[in-house]
Amino acid sequence: MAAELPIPIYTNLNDLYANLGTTLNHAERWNTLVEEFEKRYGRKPEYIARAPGRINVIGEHIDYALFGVLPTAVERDILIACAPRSPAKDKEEAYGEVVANNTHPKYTESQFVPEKKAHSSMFKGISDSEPGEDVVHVEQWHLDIDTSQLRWESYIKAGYYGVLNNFFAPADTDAKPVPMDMLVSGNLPSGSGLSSSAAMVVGSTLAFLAANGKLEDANLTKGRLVEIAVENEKRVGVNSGGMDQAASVISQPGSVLYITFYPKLSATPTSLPPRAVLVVANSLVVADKAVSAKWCYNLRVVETLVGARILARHLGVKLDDKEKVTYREVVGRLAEEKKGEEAGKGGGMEESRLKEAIQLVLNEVDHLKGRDEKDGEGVSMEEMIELSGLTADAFNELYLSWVEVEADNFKLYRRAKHVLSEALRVLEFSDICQKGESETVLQELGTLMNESHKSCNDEFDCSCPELNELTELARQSGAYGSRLTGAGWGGCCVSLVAEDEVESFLQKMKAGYGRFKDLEGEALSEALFATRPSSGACVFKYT
Ligand code: NG1
Ligand code: MG
Repeated sequence: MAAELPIPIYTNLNDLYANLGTTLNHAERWNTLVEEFEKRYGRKPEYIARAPGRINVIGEHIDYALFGVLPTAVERDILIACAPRSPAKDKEEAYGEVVANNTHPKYTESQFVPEKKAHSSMFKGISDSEPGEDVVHVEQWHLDIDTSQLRWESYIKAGYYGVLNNFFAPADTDAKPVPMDMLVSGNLPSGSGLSSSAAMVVGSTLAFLAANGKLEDANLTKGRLVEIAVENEKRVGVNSGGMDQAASVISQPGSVLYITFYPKLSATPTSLPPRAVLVVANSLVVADKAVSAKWCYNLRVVETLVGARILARHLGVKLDDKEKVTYREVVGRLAEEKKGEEAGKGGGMEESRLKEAIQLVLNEVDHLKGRDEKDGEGVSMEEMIELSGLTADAFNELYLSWVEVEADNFKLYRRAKHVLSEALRVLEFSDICQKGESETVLQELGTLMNESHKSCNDEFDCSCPELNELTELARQSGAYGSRLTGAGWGGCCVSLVAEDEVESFLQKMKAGYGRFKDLEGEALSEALFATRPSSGACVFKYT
């Protein structure tokens, strides 16, 4: 299983480059990074952590409903060079101190030190120091992360957070993180749907693990790293599913990854037809996640979770009042999916049964329209609470206390239509990939991508005029299919193009999209490029 493999650690750069599965010239960028590190810190780095960005070929906004998705790592990445600062002789208070720099001049230096803070645990108990207390105070590592604005070092801190709380028990006085210097270099456009954020968090998690000698930890599989990185990214304020981190960590050259999250994380490499090339085009509209999370991404997470509860009740699926049930779980329980069943391709259920089971739930989505809804316009907060069968307090605690959302209208019906139909399209897409290479196969895959984009636009409201224009231009320029990739509201689209058409496709795209007209050279190749499925994260260790 791809998720159970260890994180690759290289000590020979040529081996590393050969395994990246890319055609880009990585050597130059790695060398420059090492030189820059030496200039700034007066010594060589000891490790370089690499984490790539990803494109999602199909399966948008369904990872947090725990349905399978089909992303792959791209060739572009985040590199983090780092070296510990003489730990043994350092002053006590300097333990764990980090100096972080970025080769991009727009990102300024950041220094931070983690603190140990008391954390009140939820359950009733009696601690030694405070007999009779209702809560237990445990110590946790803490770092201030400002989630109100987009700051580059927040992602570095998020990675550190998880390493500290998973690998350094705060109560253990011997467990001391080393002070360290780091230098980050990235060639992924940020806010563009290529998951530069997940790449930063995965890279930072790996860099802190490496510098602290925790990489060889026997439990550190790729799957475990994904879990830690998903938790870490939540600290930046986005309640994402696990797709980006899984793609950044587990991807393999030459294939897209069929990733499922239920009943547990699993990743199966799936080959695209050999003639299929993926082309990324950036709309150059930047979606500012930190700002838009409240009224875009997190709101969609809430609408999707609440819809699942309401449909579960309607369908007579058992659930308790404290459970944030997902659509995938509702589908499974309705089909009486047996827990512990051998994990098949669809997670816990055989794929043909999974399709039928999803269709059963999809047939019932009209129920989410509520009393007053016309044309999918949504339900009010009051009506949503009533449909959920919970008291207002219980509802707020379960669905609104952990997330900041701003809305008074919730489009449960249209969100459900997107999520369930998109889950079916992913299964269909991966089935068609098994048929090998033919013109019909490429056309069928392209059609599914077009349908996915339409559903993102019409039902999930996560496209924007520029992405609609760009995907339409891509279809006219010879793509079999084109769709937004990643969260949307800006950022990139991905198009499926036949290998021998790529050159003419790129030219037509450049000429047809207003914002590309003045771009040349590196600026153009950052915004419009063909890419190959490539390797997931790794670490280089200087010996
Ligand atoms: P991007 O494009 O990285 O913002 C986000 C989520 C994914 C997934 C997609 C939509 C994060 C870190 N990632 O991706 O988990 O839900 O949107 O499919 O927020
Ligand atoms: Mg992101």
